[in-house]
Amino acid sequence: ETQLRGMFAALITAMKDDQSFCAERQMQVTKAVLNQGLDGLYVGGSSGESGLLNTQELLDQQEVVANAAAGQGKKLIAHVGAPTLRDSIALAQNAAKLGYDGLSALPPHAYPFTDGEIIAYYQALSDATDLPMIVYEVPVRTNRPLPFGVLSEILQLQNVAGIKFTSHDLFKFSQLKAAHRDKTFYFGFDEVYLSAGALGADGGIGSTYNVMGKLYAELNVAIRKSDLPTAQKLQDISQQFVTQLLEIGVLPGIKAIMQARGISAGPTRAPLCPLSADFEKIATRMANDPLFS
Ligand code: NAY
Repeated sequence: ETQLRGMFAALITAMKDDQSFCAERQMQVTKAVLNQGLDGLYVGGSSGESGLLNTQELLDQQEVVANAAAGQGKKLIAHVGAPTLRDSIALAQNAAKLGYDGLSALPPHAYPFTDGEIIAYYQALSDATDLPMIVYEVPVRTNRPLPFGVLSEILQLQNVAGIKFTSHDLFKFSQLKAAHRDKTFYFGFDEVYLSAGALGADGGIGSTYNVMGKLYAELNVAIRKSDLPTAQKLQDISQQFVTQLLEIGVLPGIKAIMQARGISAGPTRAPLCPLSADFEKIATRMANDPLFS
């Protein structure tokens, strides 16, 4: 399953000034993000504040993004993880109808589910459409790394095509890759993408790709060409960017940087907090820093 490889922005969600979903701004944001030369978009994930959106908003967003991306040869992966299997299936079926290329889902984590419940969730969800499913390992979100055996079992389910691995446990990444050579492996920590690339990652999915997409596209090319000096130089710039971004807050920071570059993504939704005036200044400086252009 190699058709979905490459670099995908974990698309941010555009809001009106009152924090409601804004279809018009989402159109502009989507086009701007795609203009940077990435392979596609990961829609409705953590970076898209999906944990703070209701199902109807996520369904609407899938449609807006599909329209904004139409005819550009880009791949679209819909993140359809929701607190309930019912809503996840509704999102998955809507994405299939809209022509999305793949699905992905956080493991259910609203309760301390058993491993069996998590596996059954992925089974039912990946059976609900014919689209390839990308499992999501992200202990910083779920507070629970899934054991190798559980991830292995999920990777063998019908329609499960790969994994988005967002953990610093690169030994586990390699062991999974060795055990599932036909699957697609994405890596989800932008600031150390090179390390996973060196171990054979097929692509990356990240939040900072929204505003640094050109850099990550180039980083992936350098890795494919085994051009280590270029890859190290680009990863170093990405690390300088992420260091500053973590200081001001990833999602509010990305939105403020976009705003400073003339693209209105609006505010983040509460309980995420808006940036202080001091942090706004840092975001503006980052937006205009030639190193990060
Ligand atoms: C998603 O689900 O939207 C993502 O792909 C998130 C990817 C991000 N990981 C997390 C845990 O937020 O881009 C990364 C991350 O923001 C970046 O590496 C900075 O640490």
